[in-house]
Amino acid sequence: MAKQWWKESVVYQIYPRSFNDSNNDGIGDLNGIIEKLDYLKDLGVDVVWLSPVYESPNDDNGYDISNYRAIMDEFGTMEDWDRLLEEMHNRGLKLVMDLVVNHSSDEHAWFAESRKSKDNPYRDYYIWDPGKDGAEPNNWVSFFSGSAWQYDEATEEYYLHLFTKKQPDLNWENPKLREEVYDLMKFWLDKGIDGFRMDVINVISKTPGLPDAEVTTDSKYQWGGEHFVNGPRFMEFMKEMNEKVLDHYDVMTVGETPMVTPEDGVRFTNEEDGICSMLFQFEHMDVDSTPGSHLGKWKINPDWKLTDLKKIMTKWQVSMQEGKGWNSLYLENHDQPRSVSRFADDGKYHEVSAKMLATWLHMMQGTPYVYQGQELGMTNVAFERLEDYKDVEIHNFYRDVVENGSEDPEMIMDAIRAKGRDNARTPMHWNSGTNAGFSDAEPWIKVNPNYKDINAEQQVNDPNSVYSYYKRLIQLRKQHEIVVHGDYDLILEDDEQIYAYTRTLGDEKLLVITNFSGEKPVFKLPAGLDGSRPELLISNYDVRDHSLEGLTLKPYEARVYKLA
Ligand code: ISL
Ligand code: CA
Repeated sequence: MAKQWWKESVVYQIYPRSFNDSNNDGIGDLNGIIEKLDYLKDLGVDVVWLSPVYESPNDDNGYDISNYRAIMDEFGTMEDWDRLLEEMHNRGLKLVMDLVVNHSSDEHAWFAESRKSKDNPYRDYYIWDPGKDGAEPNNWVSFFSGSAWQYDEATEEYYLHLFTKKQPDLNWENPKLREEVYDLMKFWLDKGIDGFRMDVINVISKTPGLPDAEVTTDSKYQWGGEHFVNGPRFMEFMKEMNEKVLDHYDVMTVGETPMVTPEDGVRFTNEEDGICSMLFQFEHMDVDSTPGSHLGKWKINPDWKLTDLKKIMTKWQVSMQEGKGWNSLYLENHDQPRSVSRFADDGKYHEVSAKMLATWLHMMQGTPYVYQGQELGMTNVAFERLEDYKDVEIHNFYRDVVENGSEDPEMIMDAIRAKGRDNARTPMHWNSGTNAGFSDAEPWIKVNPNYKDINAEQQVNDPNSVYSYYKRLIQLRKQHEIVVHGDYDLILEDDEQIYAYTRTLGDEKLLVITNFSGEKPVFKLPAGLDGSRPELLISNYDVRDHSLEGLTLKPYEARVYKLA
């Protein structure tokens, strides 16, 4: 397999609004990030992915951009950003910026022009339609509830918005719009950044004519993915973007691509003619959802099984290695609940189970991502009141289902507590002081009350902390080529408590054993694996007995062995 710097790297995601507030206005900012670069260096990560820091009215916390070449006032100035890049490069850290070009903000100058008149030169930068019989042009539902169309008085037409109505979709069919995107990419690349994370990049091409979605539920609006997920001209647009822009720089790209299969994954990331370095797939993020509707994420399936997760992860691991593609490995980001609360135990076994999840993820094939606070084992939050949640997705969802009278409000609040994106967006826990050391002022969103027990200051110098464990995992990647390049094989396929797999490179083998339960299952070494001289590389308990035959695991135990 071809060697690339981004395969050997670990990426750390920063959600700037919630990371560190340097000027005490309650909002994280660029200078706050600069203050913490030594922390990131100590952790050992190689790349930082910054969620959007561009000018934005913040309808969707920066994923609605009103100027692609300016920094949001609340976050600082372009000089601050230049200094951030310089300080990162001085420390050998790389910077990946978020590229949000499926849509802009409705406050972008292009849209202000576009909506003025039907013959405005910017009209075709967006997707306009007169509608059908006084109603929306089609039945598509928005990702964030309600119709994907908004009526606009000025020209008496509708515009498409797959996300909020303040995020109008850009019209990629228009070559002028595509050139604008390539220009803004060059603007940042020429400043010296090291790559892009591409927001919902696989929905930029829509089926011509924008036909109705198939009716599969009794809701007024239907999921229209068949008409825009990996749409007809998606690959063509991406090839053009690579030829005109990306091929001229040594950068990494990670496509955020909902609803893709491993076959798509290979198509998008393979060494020969892929369109991005790696991608974020979502199948494992849906393992605990109820399928069948776009609102499935809120309907938690309490009966999801470890074997479901094994099937998904193994399919991706094996397909990508056979097709010479490359995986991103993630359990958290700014859109997902905290992994220790979701997949492990944020109570009695908080610490060991957070370490277990980290082991399981970091030993797979692909580039691991750590989302801010994950390295401390930060947990979900359970706000009492709806007003304490700030996310537009949460509020739209609540309005849609509760105010239309279809669901019980307390049930919906529970769904929000379990799955809402704000679980990941509470301020970072730096210490046990005021507002967890994030800010002296009241933060834009409440701090998780457990910050006195879970915070960086207490963990950085504790060799047994979740943080120190992450540090060691990241080091293992630097020390053992097999962690990066070894082939993955699942073992104990049917076990519902133990997730175990091997990695193989030449005549070297790693054995990864993780217990996803609070019980004490017995690990049986499969025939053909030689456990005679195992060398323990890392574990989340003190291990005295290294015999692998009939090994009784402790709750949420994790061990990685190198087999001779
Ligand atoms: O979070 C989700 C569902 O709860 C996803 O469907 C999410 O909306 C989707 O993955 C796209 O996410 C990205 O684009 C959105 C933005 O709100 C997210 O924060 C971003 O990661 C629109 O730009
Ligand atoms: Ca601030």
